[in-house]
Amino acid sequence: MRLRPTQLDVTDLDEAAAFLRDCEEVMLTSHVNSDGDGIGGCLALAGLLRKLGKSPSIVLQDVPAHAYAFLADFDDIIQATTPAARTFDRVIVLDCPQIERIGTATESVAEDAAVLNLDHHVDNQRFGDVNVASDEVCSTCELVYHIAAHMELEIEADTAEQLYAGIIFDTGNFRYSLTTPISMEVAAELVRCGARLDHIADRLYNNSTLGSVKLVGRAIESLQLYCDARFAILHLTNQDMQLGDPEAAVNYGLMVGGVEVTALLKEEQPGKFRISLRSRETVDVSALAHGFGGGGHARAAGCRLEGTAEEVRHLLQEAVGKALP
Ligand SMILES: [Mn+2]
Repeated sequence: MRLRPTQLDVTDLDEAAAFLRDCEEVMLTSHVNSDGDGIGGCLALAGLLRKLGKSPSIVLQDVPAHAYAFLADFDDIIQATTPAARTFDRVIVLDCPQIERIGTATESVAEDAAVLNLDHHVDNQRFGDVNVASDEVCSTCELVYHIAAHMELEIEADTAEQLYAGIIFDTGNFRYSLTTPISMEVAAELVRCGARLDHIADRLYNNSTLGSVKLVGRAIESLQLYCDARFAILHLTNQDMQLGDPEAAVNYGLMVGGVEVTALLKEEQPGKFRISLRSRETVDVSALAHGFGGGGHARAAGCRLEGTAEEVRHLLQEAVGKALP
């Protein structure tokens, strides 16, 4: 079965295919603190390019999380150096609304480089020479699948697992509203291509440290409700953060009936908070995060804030209060 990417512009897909066929030595990159979608997408596209006889290099600002080390070719990922070891005149940017989001990997991009922009953020700035940017796909990994299908490339098991990992990461296991019937059909096709769905879910979700698992308990203990019990805040202090980094803890706020928005405050350094935001149906948390210099998607976003815990809580409470219907 070949799924047709009916929701994507065919001219864009043709241009992306031409870019991939024309390049030789090409750099692939994604946003700082790359997530499952960016890492899976880079690994999968690099594998597809190698089969086309190309020489792809994945260059990321940050060392990717060890949780993704089970994906094939993970060890090929290069951490960007300052100054750059070399520059590339062909660059593919995955999962970034703005090119600035690649951080120090920018230094590896030659000044006159041709850029292919593959993304699904609603606010993508179409910064590439070729752009396939659509928020109709659930993830950049789904987009890479559609490009591969458009080019009639064979998807082998390793590639299928890399793409599947990105899709379940970005859709929260097909639960978030950006999941479409086509996303699910793509995922089904990837399983047919050899993606072991149980193995991937196990590696992604049952792979925390003891400290991080225990911290989920501490985050739940900290849960407080605001805005007439429609906004939940979980808070991990700087001392807590020495034990681990339980990203998934944010979701527990939404388990309380009636809560529309939840925020996890992680005090990474004293007075410096990394905020994860999730919402149920009514509030666009990406707009909220933008207001604080962050970004993301309508139902999952993030930003950074500085101040005392009380100040940060107050800022968020005020913004969420205004955003609630
Ligand atoms: Mn993504």
